Amino acid sequence: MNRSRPELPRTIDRRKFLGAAGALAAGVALPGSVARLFGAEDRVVLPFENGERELVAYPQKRPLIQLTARPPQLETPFSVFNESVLTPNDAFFVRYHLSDIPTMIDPAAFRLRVHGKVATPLSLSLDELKRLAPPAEIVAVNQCSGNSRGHFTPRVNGGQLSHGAMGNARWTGVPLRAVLEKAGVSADAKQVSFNGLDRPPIPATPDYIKALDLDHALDGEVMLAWAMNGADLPMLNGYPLRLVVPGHYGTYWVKHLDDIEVLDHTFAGFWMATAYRVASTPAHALEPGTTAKQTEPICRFTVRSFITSLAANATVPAGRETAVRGIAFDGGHGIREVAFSSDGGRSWRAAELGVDLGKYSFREWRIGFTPDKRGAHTLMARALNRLGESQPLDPLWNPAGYLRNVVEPVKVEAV
Ligand SMILES: Nc1nc2c(c(=O)[nH]1)N[C@H]1C(S)=C(S)[C@@H](COP(=O)(O)O)O[C@H]1N2
Ligand SMILES: [Mo]
Repeated sequence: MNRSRPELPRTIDRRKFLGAAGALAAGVALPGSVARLFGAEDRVVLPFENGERELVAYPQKRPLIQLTARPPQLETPFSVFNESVLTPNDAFFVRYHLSDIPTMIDPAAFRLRVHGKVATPLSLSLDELKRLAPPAEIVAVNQCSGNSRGHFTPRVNGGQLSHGAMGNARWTGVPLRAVLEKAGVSADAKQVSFNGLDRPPIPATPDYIKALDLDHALDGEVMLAWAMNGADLPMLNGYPLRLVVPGHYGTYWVKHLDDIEVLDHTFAGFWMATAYRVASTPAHALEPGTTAKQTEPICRFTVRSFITSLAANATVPAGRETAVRGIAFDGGHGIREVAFSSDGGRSWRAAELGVDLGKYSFREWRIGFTPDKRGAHTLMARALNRLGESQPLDPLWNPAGYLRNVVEPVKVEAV
């Protein structure tokens, strides 16, 4: 990657760039952030067809892989996952659906409404929310359902992402249960819906609203978070408040959350009833080219693992040990083991697991690898969770490009 920093963006439309990113900067009002807009411009090529992307620095963010500008959709460069087990806030990916996103939020005027099937509707300021219960903390991965979608064969529609639509953070907030208990949930309540401050550009576009079953909403782990990694949420990650749904795909992690409604029925909005659904088949997989007869809302993460310390085509010394590192995670049962292969999957050895930050976190792993001869070696990692679930060696397919968790080989060259 070329890290030179030209004065002005070279290859993107400067007016468009400043229109989108510049307007955001005005709202976030971060000293220094605007200057960074002029310094960062670069390109990366993701490892699939039409994988060329711009690296663009938005307010509060370092240069990230831009998938779309309106709304901003930013992917984390994969090398970031080798920096630390917690993904830095300025490198955390960004996903939006609606182009009318908030760019200026006054924390003093912000209110969270809780209404619907409750005894006492609430309108809480941020200070009231922070005083409502002792702060809770959880380390949890947020991953987009479509993370790695660009690697599907046959190709599928949707944002062509590589593996950077995920991140791991320490979230601070208040359990959703505490808020719902304060409001007093009615006996006939069935689901809870969540809406944020972003709006559809035209009335025909459905507002981004998600829902959880009541028992999930009351599990004590689902959280209303105002901080990640010890700092306020970045604007693009949902300032001032977002839902954190540990172990579950990012689609449920509603950003800029200001409206919670308790319902006596199953929420039927577009983003639950039509979008973000998976086939009710084993592993939610389908034969390429077919569609599902029956579907259900997407749910927990599949088991995944990645080699982070070596990129494709890296060179390693033959006959000498190279320390290989990576990460693994699952939908919240916890990683039991990571197996490593340096011969394309013929033989496997157990890697050493790193510090345990909880069952929803990335789990680091490491192992030594000594190539016995010069030439190409295919490295693989394969995780097993505490339920005994693992990763397939051959990819599964579904038409939305969700849930990818095939073992991802990394070819390196011993010299
Ligand atoms: N308000 C709002 N919240 C949202 C979305 C959105 O479009 N609007 N997208 C969701 C999806 S699909 C994902 S993957 C996560 C991404 O979180 P991030 O942008 O903080 O990385 O946000 C979720 N929350
Ligand atoms: Mo997503």
